[in-house]
Amino acid sequence: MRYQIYLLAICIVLLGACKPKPKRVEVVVPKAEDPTMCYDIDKTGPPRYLSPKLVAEIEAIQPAAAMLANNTGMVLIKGGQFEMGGDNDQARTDEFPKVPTKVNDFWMDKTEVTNAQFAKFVAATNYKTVAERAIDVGELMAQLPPGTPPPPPEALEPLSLVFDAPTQQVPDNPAYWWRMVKGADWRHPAGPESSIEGKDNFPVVHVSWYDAKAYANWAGKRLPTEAEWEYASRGGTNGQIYPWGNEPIEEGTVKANFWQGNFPYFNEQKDGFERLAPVASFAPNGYGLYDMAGNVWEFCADWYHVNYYPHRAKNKIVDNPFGPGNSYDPDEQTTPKKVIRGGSFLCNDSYCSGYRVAARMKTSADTGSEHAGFRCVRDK
Ligand SMILES: [Ca+2]
Repeated sequence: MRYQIYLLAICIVLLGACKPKPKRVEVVVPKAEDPTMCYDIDKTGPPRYLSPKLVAEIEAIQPAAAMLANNTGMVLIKGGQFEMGGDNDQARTDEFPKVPTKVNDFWMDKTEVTNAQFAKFVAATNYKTVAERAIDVGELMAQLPPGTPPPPPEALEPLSLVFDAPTQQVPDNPAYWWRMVKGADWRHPAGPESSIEGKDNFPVVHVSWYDAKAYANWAGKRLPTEAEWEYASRGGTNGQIYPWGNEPIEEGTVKANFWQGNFPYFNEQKDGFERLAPVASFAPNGYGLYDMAGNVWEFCADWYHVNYYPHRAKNKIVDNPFGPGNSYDPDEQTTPKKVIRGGSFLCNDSYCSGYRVAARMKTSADTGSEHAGFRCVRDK
C-alpha cells in the first residue's frame, strides 16, 4: 500500500539528508515475480488488493436518508452505445483498440464533489480520510516486493502529495514536482498551515479511492465505471477528442482548468487559476457536466489493467462493463491501481493531455493528492 507515496517519501528523506547540496537518489525496487498479475484480466485480484480493514469500515457506512433518491445536482444521462477509446495521435497505447461499448441510463453529479459536500459527509459519519491516518506498516510491507527496505518511522505519519513547482526545467519524473507533506489533507490542501476557508465550492482533494467510495456510500451513490465516465465526458457526441469538441485546448476561449505554459515550472495562468478552480468555472459539456476536463482527476470504480482494451475487443460489443478483475501497470508492477479520468490543473499537451475524453491514468487506491478528486453516479 502507498507504494508510490513510499518511493517518493524515500526520495524526500534522502534529499533532506543531503543538505546543503541536495542530490536525487535512485531507489531500486525489485520487479514483481508473480506472472498471474500480468494477463489474468478476468481473474479477481487477490485479497491483498484492498485493505480489508478499510473496506469493512466503508461498507458499514449507511446511506443518509436525505441523500437517498435525491438527484439534486445530478443530470440524467440516457444510456447508449459509443466507440470507447483513443481518438487522435495523442492517445496512448492503453487507449486502443477502440471498442463499441454500451452503457445503461444513469445519473451523474454535474460537478466534482466539493469541500462543502465532503464536509457534510464527514460531519455525519466522523470518517477519517486515508491521508489523515498513519500508514499501517504491516499493510505497506505486504504490498512491496520482497527485499524492499522498511520505511523510516517518519514516512509512516499521515501525509499526502502536494504539488511543488520547480523553478526551472527538470527531468520528466514526478518526484521533482510532488512533495510529501505531513499534515496535508482535504482540510489542509497545501499543508498543515493551509485551509479550505472560503473554498466551499472547490473540489475536495487529498481523497483516495477509498475515501471517494466512502462518500459515495453515504450519498447513496457509487463511483462511475470507466465506461460510464468516458460516455458522459463525450457529452452525446461520437469520436470527438475533448468534452467541448475538437478545438485544441490552447486555441479559442479557455475551456478548462489546465496548465498553460511550460510544465512544471512556468504557469501562464491564462485560465485565471494557478491551482484548483471552483467547480463549474468553465462551460459544461453537452450533457451539462462541468470540469470533465481538467481541474481534478476523478476516480472511477474500475481497476486499471494495461491490456484491458485489447482483451475486451474480443467481444463485438461490450455491454455495461465494470472493468477488469485484476490490475496491472507495467510501470509499477506490484501496485494494484484504480483508473482516474479527466486530467487536472497540471495537464497540458506537452505532458499528459489528460483532458481528452479517452485519456486514462491510474493510481493506487490509497493515494490522494492535491489534484485528484471525484464525482458520483447513481443507477436510474
Ligand atoms: Ca475533472
